[in-house]
Amino acid sequence: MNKKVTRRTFVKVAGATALASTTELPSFSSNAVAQTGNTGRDFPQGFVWGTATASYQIEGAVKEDGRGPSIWDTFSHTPGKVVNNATGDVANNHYHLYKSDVQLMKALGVKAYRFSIAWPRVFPNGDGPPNPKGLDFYNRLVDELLANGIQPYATLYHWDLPQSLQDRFGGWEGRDTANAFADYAGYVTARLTDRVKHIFTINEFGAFIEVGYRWGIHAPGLKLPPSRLNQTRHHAVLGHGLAVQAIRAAAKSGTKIGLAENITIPVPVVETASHLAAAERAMREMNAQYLTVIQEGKYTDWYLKSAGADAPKFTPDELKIISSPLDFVGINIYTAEFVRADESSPAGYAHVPRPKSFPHAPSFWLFIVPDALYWGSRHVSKLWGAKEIYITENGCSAADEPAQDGRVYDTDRVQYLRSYLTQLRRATAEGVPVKGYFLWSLMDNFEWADGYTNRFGIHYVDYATQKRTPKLSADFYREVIARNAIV
Ligand code: PNW
Repeated sequence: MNKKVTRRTFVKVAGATALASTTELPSFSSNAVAQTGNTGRDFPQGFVWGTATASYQIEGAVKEDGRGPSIWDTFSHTPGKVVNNATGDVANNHYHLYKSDVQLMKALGVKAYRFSIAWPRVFPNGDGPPNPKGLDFYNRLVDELLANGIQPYATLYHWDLPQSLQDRFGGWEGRDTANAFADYAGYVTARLTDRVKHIFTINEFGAFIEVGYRWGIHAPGLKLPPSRLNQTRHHAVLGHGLAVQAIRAAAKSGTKIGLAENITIPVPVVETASHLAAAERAMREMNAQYLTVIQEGKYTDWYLKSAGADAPKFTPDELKIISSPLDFVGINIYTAEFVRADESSPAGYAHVPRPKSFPHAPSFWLFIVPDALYWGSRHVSKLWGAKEIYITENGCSAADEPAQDGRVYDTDRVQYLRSYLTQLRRATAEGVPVKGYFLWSLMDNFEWADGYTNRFGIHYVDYATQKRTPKLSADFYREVIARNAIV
């Protein structure tokens, strides 16, 4: 599938296709373009501007009020796993500073905040007796947000799996973890959805499984062989589906359910009809184990065929559970891949290799592709008919350093955000139903295996004093929100 292309054959192929393609490329909905124009800066009325964080990355207080250990406590305390052996023991001390952190959001003018709930605070062992003091923290946080006019959007799983589930069931490798997740999801839903109207099941299958169970770079630090890896992927999407059902059963009316997936996004290398068709085929295949099976209720033929004897074991009933209907689709978008038409490949597309000079942020994987926001949301809407889409994360790392005056002039981040938002604006102008955008992140935080070295925040955090300082990007975002437009 990954056929090697030399620069010369590529140029030839791309050029030939471009010349041959006399069909005009259809925009997502040409009608909408005609009505709204595509050059403006405004976002649709009521667009939800927000920021996002995750529990282990900011909370600290890992031993307080009965919280059990998570796989990230274990992993970060294993020497050599995280840059500078950093841990989330204290992180941003948000567990104690949440009130002032809500004030940071208020000053930005955000309408919504996406945070995650630490499963081991609520169920210290993952299952068994709950710890009411754990959930109390989120009750306090939610009340504080609402009192300040900010809508809470809660993620149930952002990677801090209770260690006990890892020890007893092999984490997501075991089906029992999927069942425990559903029970936890129902428990939280019953207690929060009087106030929390948007619930996300799982954050980024495509990251925590691949990085944690395949490459061993994130917790639990495993390098599973293909058959076990595929079964782990299957149990994770199954856990999502079981949780959707449990949430549906326990939720107060008006609750909307979705997920937050970092889809792999194929961008057509040149905007011609044939490359676009290739990109749409690629979208289904590149996300076959996660969002595709969740949306379509089946694994693609190509995935099952390529996996062969290593394919996951599953039942028709499980596929039904996995594809339980969602109210919205959340997508985390940072980067993208380029694909081209390739009739000689059975998959009907080919990857375009990335040149060594392709620009990226300090995070090695964060190649800068603003079009990702356009193509990512357009593919999700076009292929699966999603009626409500949220960009649940977008942002970048930067080498932020306070200047002499104490301020952080992160012009690179501002440039990143402006160019990405311009592509998001293109999507909304063409009628792609993107309802909101959550900037990652409200503030610098524990960036997993990179520890505190890669900063993603629009507030600078001095970890010695826990002082938060708005960066230039915070000023930029405040303006965007105030005008509901790109500035
Ligand atoms: C996301 N990739 O992780 C996570 O949801 C956040 O917790 C994290 O802090 C943020 O993005 C920045 O890294 C990703 O390799 C990790 O493409 C890796 C990738 C994408 C997202």
